[in-house]
Amino acid sequence: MAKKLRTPEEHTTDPAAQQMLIRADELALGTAFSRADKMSPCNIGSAGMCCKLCGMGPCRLTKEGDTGICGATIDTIQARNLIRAIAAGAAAHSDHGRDMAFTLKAVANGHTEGYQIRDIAKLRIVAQRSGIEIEGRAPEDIANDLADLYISQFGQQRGEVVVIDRAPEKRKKLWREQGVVPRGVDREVVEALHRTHIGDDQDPEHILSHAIRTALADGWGGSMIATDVSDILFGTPAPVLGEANLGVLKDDMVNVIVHGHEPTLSQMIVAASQDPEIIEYARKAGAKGVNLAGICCTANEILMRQGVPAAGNFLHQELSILTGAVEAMVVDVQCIMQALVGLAENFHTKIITTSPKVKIKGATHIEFDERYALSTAKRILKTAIDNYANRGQTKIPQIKEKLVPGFSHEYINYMLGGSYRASFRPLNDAIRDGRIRGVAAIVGCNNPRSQQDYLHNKVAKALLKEDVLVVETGCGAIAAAKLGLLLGEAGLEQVGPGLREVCETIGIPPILHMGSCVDNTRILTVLTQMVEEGGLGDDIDQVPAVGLAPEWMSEKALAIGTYCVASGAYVMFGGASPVSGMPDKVSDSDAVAHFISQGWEERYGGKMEFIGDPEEMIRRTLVHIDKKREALGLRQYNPDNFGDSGDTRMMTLENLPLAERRAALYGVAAD
Ligand code: NFS
Repeated sequence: MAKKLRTPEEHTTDPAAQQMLIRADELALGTAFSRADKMSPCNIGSAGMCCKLCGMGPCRLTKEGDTGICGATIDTIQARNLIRAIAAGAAAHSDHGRDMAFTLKAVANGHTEGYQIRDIAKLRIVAQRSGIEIEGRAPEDIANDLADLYISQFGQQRGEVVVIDRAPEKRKKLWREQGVVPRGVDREVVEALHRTHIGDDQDPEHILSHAIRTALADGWGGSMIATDVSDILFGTPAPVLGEANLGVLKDDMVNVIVHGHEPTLSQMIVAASQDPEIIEYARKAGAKGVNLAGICCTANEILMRQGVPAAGNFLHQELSILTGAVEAMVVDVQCIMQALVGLAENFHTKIITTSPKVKIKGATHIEFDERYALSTAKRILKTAIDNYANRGQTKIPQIKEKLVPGFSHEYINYMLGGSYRASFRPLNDAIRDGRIRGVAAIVGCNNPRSQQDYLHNKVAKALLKEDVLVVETGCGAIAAAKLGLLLGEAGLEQVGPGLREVCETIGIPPILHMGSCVDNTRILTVLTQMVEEGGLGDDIDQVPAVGLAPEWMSEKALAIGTYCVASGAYVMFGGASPVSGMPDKVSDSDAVAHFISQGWEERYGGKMEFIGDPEEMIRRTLVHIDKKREALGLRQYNPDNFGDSGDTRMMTLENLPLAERRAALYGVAAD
């Protein structure tokens, strides 16, 4: 039977993406969307029932009682597959953190071109917290010591990684009791690989306990280091106006897309694009200048700090090339599709790889070296400008939305209380009163197996209506941005009455964009600070909060989910489960799924589940939030208690005569 191919409307909810998919069809070009239609996922592998760890297999376990040739059971195989994915995700994030730490070291010692320490206050706070002397010392000296300390965390063999110290006291005690505090970032990743080699760890619960340790080495290790250093070098984000979607590309400018993850290169390209020499070079080529736009987490890094527009999320990488208007796509690491090179051959677009770790056959490689960062960035931009003359017919969808990203935890703290009273008290109080029912973090990727952005936005919109404050990162945040939910008061009519009052009073969007995927550590920090503020229990697992990755696809997402569970959060993934096991569940083939849910909840207060149905995801989120509210003895959530203050009230009062308005506002009798 011929496979059913989905229509552009079935592939994506984004109208700009639909236009590009129609263009792909007209040009007979494939994309991840069409390839996903043609390639059915292997139902043995996708359920975690295939073991290919040694040369005796691959072994496929399809029936009750099947084992691999070595005797491995399905739960051992599933646990091994899961920890390997978590280790790969933790390695990717943490290697990014390592490179950031090396850049900090090089900047501190004057070995780079074009970088400087932008957030000296954060440098001092973070260094002091890590036991580094700061009084009377130059920022470069402090940065040098902090870089050394951070670099040492990756290869540390014994003890505890230093950033663990920031977790709530009770949580640290629990991790120590469970023996899961990471000793060193690399050590836990290596041990995960060792334990899963043929003939090693074969107790699924024991394997998964190390999965927790490995993921903690990411969230409370490598990723947290990445966020710290990015803020120190490039500035801690604060709200800024930006734009998102393919309509940010410009017909009369040289369009350069930066795609990938590390801000080191993209920040320098932003700087170079504003250099008079480059602007003049572009003008000579007949363009008005260079127009930069981001894809994936690189987009989030430069959007949060400089307001550089985001061309889109993960599934927009091919679609941006289909506009025919991109002179160069500059990539570094992670989430870069190999298909870009073949697709770009149909246009004039140059794919430029820059990382010593990532080359793609057929792409142009201009290796990035921080010692010559600005010169390399200029060279890359000149290559793009030279390519402008080769541009053919273009079709840029005239669709984009404005947004206000930049909600670092430092800014959230500040916005709630101002410079003198910066505090999480107002947020905690709003949750205690029931104005805010709870908090949901919606994060993670796009996945062409589901309709692009649909699950992200369906879940987000439903939770906002229920007065759940939503924070987002990664490609999920860009999905919300494209829908216009990240702009000031826009979209507030879709928000529950209590949450709306809070948004209006503080002047924030109903969804807070907190950054890239490594910046999920900002969410850990916010949760910790909420706990430390008091009134919401004494550990993260007591906060009425849930983590959701409705369209996940990458191993990094699994690492993030696991460190959030270890930190006490209920985490739900959408789409298929990598540990679903036998379809009829006749045996204990769902033992692993059961263990990462109930088993982890008993140990850590957080649990991980894979829920295909978004309605069920929403229902479970609300049940969990209400359960946590009840356990804290908080007032029962009731939306009818709110909605009569803030802007809504002011607008109602506006039309009343002055005396009546005064009476309503101040209780002064109308005369
Ligand atoms: Ni996250 Fe960033 Fe997007 Fe998924 Fe990829 S960009 S690190 S992995 S696809 S959210």
